[in-house]
Amino acid sequence: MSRTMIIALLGISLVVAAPVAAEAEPAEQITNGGFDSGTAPWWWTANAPGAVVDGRLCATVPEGTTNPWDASIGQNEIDLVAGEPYVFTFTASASTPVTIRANVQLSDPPYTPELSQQVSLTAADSRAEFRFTSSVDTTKAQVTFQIGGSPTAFTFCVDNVSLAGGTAPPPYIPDTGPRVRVNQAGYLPSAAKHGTLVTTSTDPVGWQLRKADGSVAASGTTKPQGIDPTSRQNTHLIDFSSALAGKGYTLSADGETSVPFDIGGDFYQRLRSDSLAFFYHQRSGIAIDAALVGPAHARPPAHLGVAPNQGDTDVACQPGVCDYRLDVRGGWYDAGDHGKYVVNGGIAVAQLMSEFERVKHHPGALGDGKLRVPERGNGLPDILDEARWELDFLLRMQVPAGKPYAGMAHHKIHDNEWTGLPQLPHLDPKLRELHPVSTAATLNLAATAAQCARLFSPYDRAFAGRCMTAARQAWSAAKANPAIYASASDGNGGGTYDDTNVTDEFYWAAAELYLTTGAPEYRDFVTSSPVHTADVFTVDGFSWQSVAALGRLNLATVPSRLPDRQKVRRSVIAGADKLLATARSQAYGIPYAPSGGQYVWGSNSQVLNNLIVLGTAYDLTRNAAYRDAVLNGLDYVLGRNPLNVSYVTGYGERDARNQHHRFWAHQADPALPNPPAGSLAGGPNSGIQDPVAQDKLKGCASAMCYIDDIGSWSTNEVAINWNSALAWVASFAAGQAEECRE
Ligand code: 9MR
Repeated sequence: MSRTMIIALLGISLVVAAPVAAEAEPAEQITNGGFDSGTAPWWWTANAPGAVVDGRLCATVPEGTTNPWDASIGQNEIDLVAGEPYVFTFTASASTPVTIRANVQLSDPPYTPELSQQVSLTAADSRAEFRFTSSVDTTKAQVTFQIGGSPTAFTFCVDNVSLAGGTAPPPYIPDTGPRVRVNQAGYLPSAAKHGTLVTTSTDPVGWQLRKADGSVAASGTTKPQGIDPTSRQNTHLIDFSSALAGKGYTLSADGETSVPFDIGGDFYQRLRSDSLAFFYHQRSGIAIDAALVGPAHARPPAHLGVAPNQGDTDVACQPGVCDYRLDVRGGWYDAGDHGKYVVNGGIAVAQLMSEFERVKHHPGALGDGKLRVPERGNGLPDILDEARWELDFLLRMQVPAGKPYAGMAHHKIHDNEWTGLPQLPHLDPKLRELHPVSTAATLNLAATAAQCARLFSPYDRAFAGRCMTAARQAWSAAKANPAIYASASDGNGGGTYDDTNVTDEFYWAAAELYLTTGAPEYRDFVTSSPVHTADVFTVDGFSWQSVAALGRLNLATVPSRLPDRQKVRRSVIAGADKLLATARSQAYGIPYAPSGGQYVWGSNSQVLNNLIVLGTAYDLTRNAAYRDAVLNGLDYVLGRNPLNVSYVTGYGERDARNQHHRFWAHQADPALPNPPAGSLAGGPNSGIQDPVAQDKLKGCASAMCYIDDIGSWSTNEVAINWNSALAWVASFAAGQAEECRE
């Protein structure tokens, strides 16, 4: 007897036969039974929310429910094989003596149990072990602890949950396609053009660039680069920079041929437009118009006080947090969820405004009548129309005069519980709640409202004035309340976006206020901040949580009388030099090398934010090396990467198209659309916090910790702060494409 064992080696799948071990270990069917990686994929009923406490999953169960299943904790997607024996074990305790039920059952009606046992619990941990033989073949079983029906409230804790038996699922091997990796969208004719070969060969091999008709346009030999630690692949560099414009090229080496790609064309111009259209798609509080997005992506307005929505026109705080209600309609949904978070809205809208500010004297494709926004033709550049949709929301999040913390901004507004997938926004039935104010949110408001005042004043003085007033008030309120932090555990129904270091937010806000007003108060704050001279351009990249780079980049590029402006500009160039050196040392040419080699949640945006630093250095110096590094970085995002995937929907033959989203949820419901073109996936994340990633990607090399599955919210979500970085870089690249053509 033999079984098939599949080994992934250097990105190549080999199939070899191996003898079955005499006594195979029973397979473990439970994911994260020790709660070492948080609570996922465990679920619970809303009346008994779970949390990890001292390494165990604990939930407080209310008194007075009727049935055992009225309060439950469980895990779904369990496989059972008919005739196979299973051993179900766990340790559990209850703060008052109770009897609970431990079941292994079908997860859908009629919930037929394969095992259902009563277990008496006390305050001391006790271990339970049950054996059964499955009578069904299913992939839809669940393990559930039914903890309802108690006359008194108690706290239930569980740990070390195991269901051993059956067969182990075959290991997941990503389909990485041809071993020659290219930018699947294309290359600019006048720029560097690099591809990557994955091979077992340690010696150079020949490569050929072929035209669509099969004729060889260029050839050469590869440059071996050794094993890439981010992918564990042995890679070679292919440099075909000298190739000329043309359509439908392929690149071949080592018996493999890349997907087809173009040299030249308008793909970066399209990407600029599509990556910005993403923001219109994400708008809350307005109908998404089929005339602008096509019928599949149109949807009714949502969160405008119309049932079943419970927001956003008149929203109360979480209990005990405030005694007023606010109209916080509008803005962009953050990501695949329907939360609206001031800190993430802040960085996203700032990047859109900076994309405009960079070209504001010649807005071209960002100008009025150019983008897919309903306000086109109103005299305001379209990208500012889009920014204003979010700015209006941010202004609404400010605490009104006369209330406690007046001038501060509420950190966020979202559902009081997580909704499942799919969930159309206008059908979201959950209660919307305002969360406490935070210093970080307030400073995001100060920074973006100050930038708003600067950019809108030529077009709409009244709006610019409103922004200026809000920015000043926010700044004063943040100075008066410098350490109010969002709670890391306030994550029911929405992201936490917690941050306990706001020195960077203070710096960014002061920088924007100074650039807009020139006032000495803000200048002095900037120049005396330790952040001003710190190295803010690290290879980890910047993010919603560390925003000093936003301030520094604008201090370097926006005209001002800052005394040490030259030094600031040199710091951007020094940062870009470091990123350039990093990019040159990476197999796939990216200026991203995170601490400990661990790719973070949303790593694609870290890469793109570093490209913004390089692009800014190019703007400051016109040194082509920086420009080429930006374009090389885009190659990675668009397919020249270990997984051979273009992370942007609609760009390239092997594009990500099942991003985690409650409306663009085609993979969950075929009646719904895939994400529209120009939607960026978060990308590889060594943390693999979601159940799909944990199931499929355990042990992944950092740059391979990604799966194009709608359930993988930690690797495959979209987010406004990620698309804003993409839009800035796409705009930069489109500008290069236009310059090349002139
Ligand atoms: O982008 C955020 C990432 O930096 C955090 O590590 C992660 C966990 O807190 O949250 C990410 O943001 C998500 C947010 O919490 C909720 N909306 C979706 C966001 C993107 O996944």
